[in-house]
Amino acid sequence: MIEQAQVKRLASALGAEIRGVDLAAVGPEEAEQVRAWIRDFKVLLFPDQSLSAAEHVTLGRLFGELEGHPHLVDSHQDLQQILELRASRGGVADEWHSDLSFLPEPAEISIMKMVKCPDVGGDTLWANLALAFASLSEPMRDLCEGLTALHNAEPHGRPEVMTVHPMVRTHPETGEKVLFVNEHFTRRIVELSLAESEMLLGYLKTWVGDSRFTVRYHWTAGTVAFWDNRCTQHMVLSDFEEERVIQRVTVMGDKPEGAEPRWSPYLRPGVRSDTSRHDRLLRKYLREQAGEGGGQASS
Ligand SMILES: O=C(O)CCC(=O)C(=O)O
Ligand SMILES: [Fe+2]
Repeated sequence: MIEQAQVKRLASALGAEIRGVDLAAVGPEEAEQVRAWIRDFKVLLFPDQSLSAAEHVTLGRLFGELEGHPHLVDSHQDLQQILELRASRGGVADEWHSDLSFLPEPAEISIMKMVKCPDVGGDTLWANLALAFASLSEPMRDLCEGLTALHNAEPHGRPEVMTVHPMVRTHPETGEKVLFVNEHFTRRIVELSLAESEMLLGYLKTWVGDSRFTVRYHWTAGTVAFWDNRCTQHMVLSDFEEERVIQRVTVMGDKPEGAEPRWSPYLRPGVRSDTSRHDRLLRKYLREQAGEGGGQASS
């Protein structure tokens, strides 16, 4: 089956469209080939599939442990591992993100089926975060490698669900260094003041979306996408008015590995003042880490 596959690259940054493979018939051996394509292209699109919900879950399990979604409750009625997102006027996933980056062990691979899509609009964009990192200047790469960032699930109404990751992670399979901050879930660079963090995060969030790091895909119903959340971000364009329905299974991953932070967390020194509010979220996170009532963040 895999021998008949036709692989067509979609952009120089990332992405390939693959025809001639029936995903419903993929077993462990073919899954290894799919993994190799994911390493090469980061995002794969398989048009004209007819994958049932049960086959979708079976396919996902070949790649690892699955998670539906920790907060969004509109999972597919029968299969808890399937997250379903419906929209008719844009507004879903329309900010750059890596899936579930607010978890200590975020998503590894997302496998998404386009169930219903508009004729025009609703394209998805992905960005290559290894290329985005490699294209920064050396001093900027050096600075980012010494920093960590706080991510939380505020977009899902759960700001208290938070974690800290290195800003630059090393991809466990390819060894590539990857810029791991995103518009949707990253709140604050831990070692910088809030104002400095907003300046740098603001810059980097725009940077990753630079067209030369991206691919844009126009959907047809039945297409199945695989993407590696460890080295890509994605967003949906909110420019459609017809119904758009996707179903996703999510293969869970490892704790992101990167360099140790070179500086301590930034918390305003001295007595509490009005300006202390800028550090409230970070203080809360550090206090939780240190254990209630003690440790570095108790002031
Ligand atoms: O609908 C899409 O194209 C992507 C939605 C999304 O962000 C996701 O399923 O992770
Ligand atoms: Fe997503």
